[in-house]
Amino acid sequence: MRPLSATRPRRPYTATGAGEVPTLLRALVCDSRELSFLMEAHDALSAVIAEHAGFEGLWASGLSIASTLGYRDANEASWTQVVETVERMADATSKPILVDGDSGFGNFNNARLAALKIWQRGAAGMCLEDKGFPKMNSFVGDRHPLADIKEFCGRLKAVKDRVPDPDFVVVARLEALIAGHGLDEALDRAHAYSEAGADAILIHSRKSTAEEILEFARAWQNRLPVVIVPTRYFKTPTSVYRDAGVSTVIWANHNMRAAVAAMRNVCRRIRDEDGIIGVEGDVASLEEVFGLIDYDELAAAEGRYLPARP
Ligand code: SPV
Ligand code: MG
Repeated sequence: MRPLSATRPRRPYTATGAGEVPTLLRALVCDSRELSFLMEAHDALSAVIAEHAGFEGLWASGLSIASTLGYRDANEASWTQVVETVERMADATSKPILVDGDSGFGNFNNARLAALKIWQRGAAGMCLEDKGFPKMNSFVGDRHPLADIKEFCGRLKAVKDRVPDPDFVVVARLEALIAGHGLDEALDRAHAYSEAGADAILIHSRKSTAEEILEFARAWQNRLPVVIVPTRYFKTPTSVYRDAGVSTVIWANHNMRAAVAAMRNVCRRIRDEDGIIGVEGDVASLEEVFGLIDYDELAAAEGRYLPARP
């Protein structure tokens, strides 16, 4: 585990980018025969906590990053804010990060620039959804116009061409079911995105059961690995995805939602109880926080670099 303070040396503009992590993400999403999991993180602290819990890969959620900044998940956060957040996450963890690149922040040119930048800052892959700019969170409202297929293929190709590491994972996210289209539209698009060079297909759904996802998986027959986000169909047992040959499950927003619930609870209690005695045992100790952020390394560095005390 790389502690938050042990930041990797700054990379020059065109240097080796994300190092070994794209290979790790590719192994999880594209090559592994086991079901893989990516845990949501939205900043360095949540990334480290997810790594400590044992997750082998992370999802830099657009929704969660936007929410923590106080923005709507409608491209209100700028692409540079996303890049900066991803950099802090990548500095904090040794685990590979798949970044939610929304719809690419514009056309092929914006998408390839954002992809290059997140790779340079340590991301292992990018997920691009086939909508326009600005996008809207898939669970909000009914306005989810799909991108033209050929134009979106250009976005995927531009990203593949621009990022120098062939292991950088490009996930094409299908919003056809979200937009109210049927299985045929989803499959047509999956074939086109596969031909355009996508490394995996994320099939998204807002239904409360996994039926349409499983139907897609049966018809698609793993021509490319399938990634899913079971936020709405959360009641489905994970074994169902294993049996269906799904490659990767993204637990997409649960660190952010857990933080909201915990913060709401502690605020209420401190206010109601008129003090902090009652909550002390229920919040992380300062020692734990100092440990997560590796204050020991700083103390050791002070020993090396500061003049000895008289
Ligand atoms: C995100 O985490 O930002 C996602 C997944 O894109 S969802 O919010 O389910 O669309
Ligand atoms: Mg998103």
